[in-house]
Amino acid sequence: MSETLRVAVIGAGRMGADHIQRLSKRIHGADVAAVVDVDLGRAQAAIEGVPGAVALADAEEALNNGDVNAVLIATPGFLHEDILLKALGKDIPILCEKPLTPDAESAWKIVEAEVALGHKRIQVGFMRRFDAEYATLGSIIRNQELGELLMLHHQHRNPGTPPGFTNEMLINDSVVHEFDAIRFFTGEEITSVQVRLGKATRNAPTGQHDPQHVLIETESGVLADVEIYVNAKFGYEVATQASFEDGIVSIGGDRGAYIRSNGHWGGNVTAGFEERFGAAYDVEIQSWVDAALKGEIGGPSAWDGYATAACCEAGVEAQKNGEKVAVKLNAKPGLYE
Ligand code: ISE
Repeated sequence: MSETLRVAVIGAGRMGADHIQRLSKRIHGADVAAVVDVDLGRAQAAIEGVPGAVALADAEEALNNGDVNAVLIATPGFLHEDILLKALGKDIPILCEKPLTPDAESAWKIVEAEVALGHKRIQVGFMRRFDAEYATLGSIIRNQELGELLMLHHQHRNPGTPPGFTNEMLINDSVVHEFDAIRFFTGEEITSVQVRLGKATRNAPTGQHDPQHVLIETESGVLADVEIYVNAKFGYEVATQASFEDGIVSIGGDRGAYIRSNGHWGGNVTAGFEERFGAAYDVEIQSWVDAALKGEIGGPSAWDGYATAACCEAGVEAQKNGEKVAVKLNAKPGLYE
């Protein structure tokens, strides 16, 4: 591998544009070589101030460009499968934003293609694993500093949703992060998912039932619950409280200065995921680049993408029937042990 990753960023929307800035300004060992978007104007706007990058409208053209030796996929999830298979065919490092693909069957196809390749090329963009507080809670759990972990309580609140955000996306696009976080914290697979729909806000667009209460169980019986509330208006919040045999740990929520001025006290509510997880994204992408330059991956794998897709599938079924739905997983290939 060369000394530098020459990355094609596929998708110049909110996340893609954020990654382009990150790669060109803060990440060492990588440059943006190409930006692809079906809206060529958006790709052109995204490469402004990014020297050496070309704007294209077709992902395959970028993958065939001799100047490209890595790919970052930031298109909507339903477009991932095709690009992933083509990029695996090129045997180049891949950072794929979550979800790996929107359902377990297509995610399994990706796992099979990577297993056939014989080595790991795909890192999935579950950035929370790189958040400093997530890392602290993870190490308290692994080192059993407070005895056994018994329960996890998650709050996941967004100020609002973009157009086209469906009821299923509360699970597939939002709770997918908690599925990964719970697997990361416990080191276990998730065995079942249940969704309860209670009183709903009048602020949700038609078709969305918001908020929802998601109940999750892991292999050893750790119980986790998620309040997913995507039209919470007040701002952005991702927080977790963990109950142990010998203590309670809380992470997340707002941070920053506590200010008293002009008859008011307090601080600022976090606006969105870019603010909440900006530092985690930087660490995540640097970890991907450093590992990719050694021919490795530096974070969650295609198996993690597949396992969370299986959880999402159970979650969407549970949204519809209100039952506790078992998560079905194929046997884990040796590549991911
Ligand atoms: C969005 O796609 C994200 O990944 C955010 O982290 C999450 O909070 C939000 O719910 C998703 O829609």
